[in-house]
Amino acid sequence: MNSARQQATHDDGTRHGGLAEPSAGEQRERRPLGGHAAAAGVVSVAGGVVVGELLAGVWSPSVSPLTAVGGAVIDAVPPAVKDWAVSLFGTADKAALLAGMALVIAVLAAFAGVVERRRRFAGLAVISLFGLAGVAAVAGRAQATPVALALPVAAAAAAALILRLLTRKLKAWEGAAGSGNAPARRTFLRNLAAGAVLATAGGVLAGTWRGTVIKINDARARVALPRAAEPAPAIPAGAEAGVEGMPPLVTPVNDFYRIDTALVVPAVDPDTWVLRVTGMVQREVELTLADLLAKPLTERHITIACVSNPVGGDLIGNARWLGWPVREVLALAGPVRGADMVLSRSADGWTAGTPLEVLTDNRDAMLAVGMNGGPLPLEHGFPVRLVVPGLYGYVSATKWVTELKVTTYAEDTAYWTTRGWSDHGPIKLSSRIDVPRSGRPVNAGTVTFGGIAWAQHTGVSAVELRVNRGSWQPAELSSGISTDTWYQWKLSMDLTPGQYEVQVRATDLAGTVQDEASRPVVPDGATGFHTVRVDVKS
Ligand SMILES: Nc1nc2c(c(=O)[nH]1)N[C@H]1C(S)=C(S)[C@@H](COP(=O)(O)O)O[C@H]1N2
Ligand SMILES: [Mo]
Repeated sequence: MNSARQQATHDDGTRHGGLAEPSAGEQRERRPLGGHAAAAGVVSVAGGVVVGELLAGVWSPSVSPLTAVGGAVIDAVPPAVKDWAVSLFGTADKAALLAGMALVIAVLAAFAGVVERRRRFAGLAVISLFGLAGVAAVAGRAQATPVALALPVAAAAAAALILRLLTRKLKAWEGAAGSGNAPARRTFLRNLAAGAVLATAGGVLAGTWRGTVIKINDARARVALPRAAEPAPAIPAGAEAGVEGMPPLVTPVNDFYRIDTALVVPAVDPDTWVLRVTGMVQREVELTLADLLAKPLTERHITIACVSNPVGGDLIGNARWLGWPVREVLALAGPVRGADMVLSRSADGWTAGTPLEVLTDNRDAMLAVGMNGGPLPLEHGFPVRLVVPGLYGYVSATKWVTELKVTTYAEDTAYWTTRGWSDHGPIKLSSRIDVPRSGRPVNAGTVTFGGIAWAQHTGVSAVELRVNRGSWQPAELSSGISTDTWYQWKLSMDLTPGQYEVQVRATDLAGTVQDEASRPVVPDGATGFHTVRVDVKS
């Protein structure tokens, strides 16, 4: 205790317990300099950049703000300058670009620190410009998702916060009078140092992760998908309802909903990936990606959906998937009698339990390697995932899949089925109104409603709308791509000014009418009619 106290006194630096006279340097009043403010700016912006990169590692491995800005800079540089840079730096041109960027950012960051000290918010304005530049750079990338666009904003917010804090400490030091200002000075320096250490540690972490992602992305770019032995049937001419403002019939990869428990997207090396078929089988099977790509592959449009999708929600998407039928790989292994479930396992340990029957019947359940013509995005399960028509994702759509264990429901439980969700999850017949958006005013006269309906693997036979709980009116139903996809529909009605409540319901090809009872998503999917309120203006 005593020695600790003494230690503290020494660290304090103002008294030396009578061991020596205070040195002149410690006694003299020391004022903050421009360099201190500049350092605060650099540490703040470095902290912000690191926060952005760490968040990118978690949510958006395909586009980090820093990579996006680097890419934008490369795109903006005139070819002559590029040639000059390559001739000057050779293969180190990328490193030179990064060093150059770091220098420019550091100078602007120092400037932000200096002006923030002079005038509150001036430095924050400079940081906002960083944020805007980041958003612009990300927006220009092909993989720009809403999350990716939010990252530079989060990075700028973090930088602004750190700069505010450091500038406050700097001001406190500035305001403290005489030689008594030493504690305030130390507080500032300590905060500055802590910020620098954290930013460095975070930077090393983000950099290591980024390196892994770059390696996997490079490997992904080298994956050559074969042509499908069984190509996807052409999309029927009448599949698009042609209503403006509807989501596209085939969901672009960047707009596809993403649901998983992975805090950081698993980085699975396609060169070492293997799928093992284990459990109640006659022979265990191992399959590499090369093995899989050598098989006769099937391509199909399939609409997958999440059990957590609320009525009217958007956790549903339709893509063109390329893969090998799961029944083929199961046939290689030979399930033994008594098995009734396949427990699929992901590289990160997540599991789903799928009825063996569904994976061996004639539906297009597949080990998918391709999505809309390219290899799977990292976020959607690269290199291989399961896609099963007719079942919610939590019991079927295992991403980054590495094992299929043939087993029984009595023996095994999957990730969500041990957490209150049903062990079986067939997708429920459902429908949605996309246009007009609820609460959005429309003009009186002819109002066109448009939306989707789905009953995967059964198909939709009719969609109807009703206004203010009146009688049901049949909508014009487009042809589905197949019964495994959603169907678009539309209906035009004449509406006079006023408030309307409009509801939709679907009927499937087996004759079942959509369930009106409102049920929550737990334990096996929501039911009820999607209802929108339409405000018709004169
Ligand atoms: N490895 C893994 N796979 C997973 C999940 C998960 O958490 N981990 N979530 C599932 C759920 S609940 C859904 S709805 C689908 C979503 O697939 P998507 O993100 O490609 O749209 O993935 C399924 N596959
Ligand atoms: Mo899900």
